Order: sequence, then C-alpha cells, then structure tokens
Amino acid sequence: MYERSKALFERSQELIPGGVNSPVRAFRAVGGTPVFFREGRGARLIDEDDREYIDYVGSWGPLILGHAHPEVLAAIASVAARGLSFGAPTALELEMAELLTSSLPSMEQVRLVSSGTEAVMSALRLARGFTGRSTLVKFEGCYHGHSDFLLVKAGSGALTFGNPTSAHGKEIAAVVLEPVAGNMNFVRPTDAFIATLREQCTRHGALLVFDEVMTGYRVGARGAQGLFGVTPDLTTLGKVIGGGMPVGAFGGRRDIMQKLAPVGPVYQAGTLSGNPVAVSAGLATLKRVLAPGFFERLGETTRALTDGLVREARAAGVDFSAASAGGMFGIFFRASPPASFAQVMESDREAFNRFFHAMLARGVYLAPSAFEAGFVSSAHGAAELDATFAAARSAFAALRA
Ligand code: KE4
Repeated sequence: MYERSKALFERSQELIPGGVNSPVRAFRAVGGTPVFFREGRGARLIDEDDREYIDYVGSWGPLILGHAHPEVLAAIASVAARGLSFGAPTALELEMAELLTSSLPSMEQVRLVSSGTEAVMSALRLARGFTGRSTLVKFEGCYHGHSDFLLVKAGSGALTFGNPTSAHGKEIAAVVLEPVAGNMNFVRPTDAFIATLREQCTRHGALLVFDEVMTGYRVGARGAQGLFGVTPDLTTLGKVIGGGMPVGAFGGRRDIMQKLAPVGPVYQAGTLSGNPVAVSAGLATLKRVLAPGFFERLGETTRALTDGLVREARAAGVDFSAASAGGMFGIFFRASPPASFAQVMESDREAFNRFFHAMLARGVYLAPSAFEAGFVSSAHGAAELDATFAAARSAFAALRA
C-alpha cells in the first residue's frame, strides 16, 4: 500500500521542505507517509495508488460541497474562459461583497484577499491602525495563520480559551479568537465566555476580532457569530468562501474599514485579491450553502457521524467522545468532549494516531492530527456513513486487541 505515495514523498522531500507545502500534511503528528492524492469526487478521494477514501478533511474545510462539484467547476470554466485576472475591479467582486455583507451580522464593509492568513494579518494591522494601540491578544490553542504578531501580551500569561478572561487593559488594540476552536481539535466555548469578551472589549475600547476562517459558512449560514448572537468588530474569512480556490476576506464596522487605503492610512493590497476565477468558485459554493435547508441537512449528517462513532467506540469499550457544530466536528480519545486546551491535551494522542492509521487502511481519511477538526460535506450520505461505521467498528476492535 501507498507505494507511489512513498516514492513521491521521497522525491518531494528533496525539493520541498518536509516534502509538503503546508506542515500538517506531512503526517508528522500521526507518523507514517503522507498519502498523495490525484483526484477528488464528491465525498471521496483517490490516491496515487488508486485507493479510494471517504474524505473527512475536505482540504481543511473549503470543500463543503464535496470535490469537483459540477456547479463550481462550471462557474470556474465559464469565468476562466474570459480571462483569469485583470488587477481591476470586476462585477463578481461586488457580488461577493453583497453576499458576505448581507449574510454576516458584523460585515458592513469587506475586503477580499487570497488566504486566511492574509485576512487575519490585514485585520489585525487595521485594528492597530484604527485604535492607535499595538497590543494584540490571542488564546492558547487557537491558530490564526502564520503571520507575525504578538502572540500573547508579555506578562499577561497565556489566556485560556473558554474561561472568563482577563483580556482587558487600555493598551489592547484587539482580542482575536476562533469563536469555535478548530485548531485544537474542536472546542466550543460557552455563551458566557463569548459574551464576556464582547462586553470587556467594548468597555476598554479594544476591537473584538472573530477569526471565522474555519467557522464561516461552516457552522451555519451566519457563522459562529450567528450561533452566539454576538457581533464582533471585525471578522476574518477563508476556506469555504473560495470553495477550494484561494479566497480570504476581512470585514466589519464601516468606520473601521474606512481606515483602509485608498480611503484611509492603513495600506493593504494584493495582486490577485478578488480575482474573478477564485471568486466565481466561492460564489457558486456559497449560493448552495446559503440555500434553505443546507445547514439543517449538513448538521444532521455530521451529528449522525459523531453519534455513530461514539456508538461503535462504546460497543468496543473504548474511551471516546465527539462534538460538532454544523459541518465541523471533533473526535477525542477521552470520556467527554474537552472544554479547554488543557482538556484537549489530556486526550490519548497515541490512541488517536493508531485509530487514524487503522481508519486510513480501511479507506477513511481523517485529519492527520489529534489537534485538528474534521469536516463533512453535503456530498456525504448514508453510504459514506455506513462505510465509516463499519471501518470504525473494525478499527476500534483493533485498538482493543
Ligand atoms: P490559510 O492561510 O491556511 O488559508 O488560513 C489560516 C487560518 C486562519 N485562521 C484559522 C481559524 C484557520 O483554521 C486557518 C488555517 N487552518 C489550517 C487547518 N488547521 C489550514 C491547514 C494548513 O495549515 O495546511
């Protein structure tokens, strides 16, 4: 198994650091050789050795309609036939801006970029420019892309995600968080935690930034801000809004966004920002995602998946729990879903890694890390769930052997 992946990986490591263009793909967290894929179709991936897998990664979130969705491919083909990028405004960017600002409570204005990292980096620079302050605060276990910024204000210690926080102080420009944390596996904070953050930021003049790169149009039609009924000052987006093509976005209060060039002094730019081909993939995706009933069905499928995995684990006597919101989920080798980063760290990572490889060998592709969320698409149906449960039954039994 994996013969071609092994050969390709051998060669790739000569030319690309770690053989990958993004570290998590290298399987270092779970061990073994990363699988090289050559094709995706709906809920399934086919690797270079012609083996098929049910895909619960979905390129880390973007592929919410499944791979190679005909409407997305048609949109890309028709727009690309008229040219790929002009470096000038297009009607498609306006259509995307209208869709984002009409569906997300916080978005009065929005700017498109080409990745989630770029969206967060730009939003935090804008927050500093708007407030005239420099300190930025984040929470342990949350990931916001790889841009440089102060991780946690020196001396304040790591802020603990999920607990009422001491994120106050006149010098703070912004507090940024994943409103449902998907980069420490899956941790949904309490409503009180989110409400406290909102109240404290307002009181101290700091901006509240929801990094919804992962949760935006993934946990619901109005993102995590719709789940909690809390409106941040700025929101960042990525993944789903590009439908598999490179699109990010940041937006929020008009008075803040007006500080951006060419209107205001905070410079931000991008050659391919809002390019028609990527935007057309995002629009085709979002039109489906925002159709009535989409998230009801997606949520049902995701809950059926996690309920079934818990059922199979219990039957095998394995300590296991799961949690989900909309089309994203977490699985944990611990008795109950974690409510904090510390509790995530208490999970049995070794058991996860063995389960990961047992499922991979049985044709189910989970996120190759115990610290990543999983994703379900609208292409996942009963056939995929039944095959997943059969694989899990055998994999849990193998864990107990
Ligand atoms: P990108 O630059 O990878 O498009 O987005 C960065 C980012 C920002 N904010 C959140 C909440 C994110 O989850 C991400 C990226 N997520 C990772 C998966 N945990 C992308 C996968 C990867 O790094 O290869």
